[in-house]
Amino acid sequence: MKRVFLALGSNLGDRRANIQEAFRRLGESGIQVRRVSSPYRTEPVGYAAQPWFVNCAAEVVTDLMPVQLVRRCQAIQREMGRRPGPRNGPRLIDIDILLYESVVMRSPEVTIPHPRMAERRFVLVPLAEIAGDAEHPITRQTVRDMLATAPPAAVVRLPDPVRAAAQINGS
Ligand code: PH2
Ligand code: MG
Repeated sequence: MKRVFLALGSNLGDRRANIQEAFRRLGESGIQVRRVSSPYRTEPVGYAAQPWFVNCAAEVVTDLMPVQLVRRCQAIQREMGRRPGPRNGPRLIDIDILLYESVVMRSPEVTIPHPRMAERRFVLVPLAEIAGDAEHPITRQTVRDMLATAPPAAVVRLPDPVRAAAQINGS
């Protein structure tokens, strides 16, 4: 099994429900979801005239190879109703591979690590919550290091009712 970190985002429709549904579908696809960050409300980056996003990060384990995994993520995006749109534009659901073990690869279908992760607070803040010590295999920076130098952008943690209930119950 390979350990992988994913970023999920949505800024159309019921954004949190879309992310929940994506986790459900990942779990049905041979991708075991091990840890999920809190959801965050995040300012759009790259294309400002669009709604704010909800973003999360997750640790998953899978036997899928990188290209198979990215195809499965894209299939889930399509099956949930995402249609092609402008680069960085509004999307119902986006599922990106951030880190895949310590793999470095560039292919027409997928680049790992995610080439823009070090500049994106909407990726790094959720990821730091679950994997602050994870290392970028090229720069050797940890997620915490990357976060310390990432350009400013608003990222606001949202209450997570499921987790809040789990903590109240002491589990
Ligand atoms: N995704 C993008 C472009 N801009 N901004 C935020 N806040 N969150 C995202 O997930 C996001 C974005 C391209 O995938
Ligand atoms: Mg993306």
